[in-house]
Amino acid sequence: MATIDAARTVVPAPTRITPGEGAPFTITADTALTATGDASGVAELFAAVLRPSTGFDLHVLPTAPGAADAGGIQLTVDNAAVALGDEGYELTVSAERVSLRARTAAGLFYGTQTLRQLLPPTVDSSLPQHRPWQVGATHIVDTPRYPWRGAMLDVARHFFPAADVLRYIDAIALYKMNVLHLHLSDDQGWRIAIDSRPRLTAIGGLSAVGGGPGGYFTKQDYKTIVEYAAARFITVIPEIDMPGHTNAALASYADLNCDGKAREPYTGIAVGFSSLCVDKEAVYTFIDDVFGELAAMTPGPYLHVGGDEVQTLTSTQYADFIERVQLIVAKHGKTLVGWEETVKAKLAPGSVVQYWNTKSNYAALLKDASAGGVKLVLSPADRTYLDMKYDDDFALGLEWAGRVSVERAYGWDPGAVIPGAAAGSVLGVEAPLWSETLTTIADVEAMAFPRLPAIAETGWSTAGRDWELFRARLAAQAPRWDVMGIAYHRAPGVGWP
Ligand code: IFG
Repeated sequence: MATIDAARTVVPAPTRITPGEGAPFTITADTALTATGDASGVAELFAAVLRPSTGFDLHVLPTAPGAADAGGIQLTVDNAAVALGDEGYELTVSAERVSLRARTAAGLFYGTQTLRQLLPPTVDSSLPQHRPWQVGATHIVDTPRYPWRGAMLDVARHFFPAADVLRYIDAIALYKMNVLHLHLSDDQGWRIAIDSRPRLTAIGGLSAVGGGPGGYFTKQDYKTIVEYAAARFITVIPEIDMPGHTNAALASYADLNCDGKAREPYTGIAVGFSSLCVDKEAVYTFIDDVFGELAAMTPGPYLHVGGDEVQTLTSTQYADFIERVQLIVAKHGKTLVGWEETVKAKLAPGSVVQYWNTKSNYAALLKDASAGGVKLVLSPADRTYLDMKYDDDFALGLEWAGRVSVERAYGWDPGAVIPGAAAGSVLGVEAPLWSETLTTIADVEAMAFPRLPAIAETGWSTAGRDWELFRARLAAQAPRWDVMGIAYHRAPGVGWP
């Protein structure tokens, strides 16, 4: 029985693979899965993948002292493994044992994602498969290039319930992504309950693009999402877009409008027409209320303030607004993230600016800001906007940034996007998925797969993109998506099995 060749399968590409000579490791009903301390949670998640498909009653056992030369699958968090950094791992597979080591639980989790890809794709099935479960002998040492490897989901244009978001978390975790940016508010909808501002969901939550019913996350929904993500080492970053993209809030509270009149709900897809009334103190009280409650339920260090596509303010009004919002974010103990336009304000070092509009010319401004300590996350729309059509024939999606084929999503180097950016200023990459034209999780998956794994590789793997090798590894992922029921698009040019 041939085993899987890591070099021709694993996405993202690991840093170093040394094929082993010996016989493969075989998982049987008697295989011991051992882990202790921080490793136990990761081992449980891995066992939860193996139990349904293997039918083995695998349970996590504590690592016995001196067990290193015992058999079985051993997961170890070893604080002395400093060379593996915050998210790296070392995987050694022989006939006797599978040994997975990392300095952190996150690194161990990423190692189990690789181990999963070295098992037959049906290991991800929820139905028992009666077959041998072998992993070829190998030695892999793997560390990520960037610490920020994100996906953004727009739940404002169309609402996606918590169950859909958990499913998306499962999908992005497969490819070692560690940030989920939730775009929670926009002109067409407000999607997170704020106790002190009930009309935001009572009114703002009930609209959507095309006039659908909308919807919103209760605080319990949000807690469920944040905890599910954290267990998979994914940080949730909530975005409340402002001062623009705010019609849903402007329809919910009249005093946020300069004329004191509440706006009508908006169900179209134009952008740039709305703005909070930046001259009114009531607006900053509102922002303080919203960010206070959002920060309290967000364990991650970031709040995303949006800041994109404002067409109704002067540059001075806009910069003054962002600088005041920055103070509110800091007051609630969080660090500001904003779209590229926020770089026009004076941002504190450590703030994060997200590059996106490949039709604008912010690259030079971002370069300058990076010299002052501002950090960069790269979402070049013509590479990472998963809401762009794959090609002319593809029904879903928009096209303002051009067509984004799988090859375009793959063939770029984040290190070359902002020429002259300060060393260490690029935190990583993020793949936004805007939902103007998407209404179901199947639509979301068709846009995200297979392009999201390509972007995950640009964030995890070292530079150097070989499309021919990648497309073969990407095609090898498809059987896995089939058993997981991920509604991927069999995009041309990949060579699907
Ligand atoms: N730009 C807008 C989004 C969305 C997008 C669709 C940003 C930061 C176009 N802002 O991207 O709200 O409409 O591709």
